[in-house]
Amino acid sequence: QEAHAAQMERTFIAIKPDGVQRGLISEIIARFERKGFKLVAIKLVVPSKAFAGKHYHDLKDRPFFNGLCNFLSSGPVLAMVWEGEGVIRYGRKLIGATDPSKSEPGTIRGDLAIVVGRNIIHGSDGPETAKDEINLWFKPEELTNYTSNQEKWVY
Ligand code: 3AN
Repeated sequence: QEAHAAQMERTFIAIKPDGVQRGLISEIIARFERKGFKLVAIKLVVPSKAFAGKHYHDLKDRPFFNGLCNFLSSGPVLAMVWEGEGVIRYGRKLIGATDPSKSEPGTIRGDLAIVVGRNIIHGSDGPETAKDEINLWFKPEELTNYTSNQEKWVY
């Protein structure tokens, strides 16, 4: 590995309390893993309501903001960082449209959820939010740096 190889793109993905309670963790992780993306951080946490508010700060003027923060802080959330070429955009594609009634079959929300208030998963929507969300949910020392054996076959 080169000494100063540019870091690959990273995104923040979270399985929300509904996804955790419904036993969908392995199902969701499998979809990112088999695509070829690399898991670089993972932890199960119950966020406080204030923390949920920070995560969703962009939505603070929306009517559903309070309910959304209550929901996110209602139980364990599986917070993850995934790495790979194009992982931010493609992660959103794997997840599917925000409203599961409009998500395509084959996507996580299309296959596994029905209503927007219980859409089981979050994924960063761009490079800036990815950076902010990774920094909000993880300490630098929680982010691993390793070469997986897969990489030379994926790229
Ligand atoms: P996405 O999660 O696809 O990036 P955003 O950022 O527009 O979508 O919305 C964030 C979260 O807010 C959604 N995942 C969903 O849980 C919730 N949300 C969005 N729109 C609504 C709505 N109309 N009613 C209730 N919750 C909503």
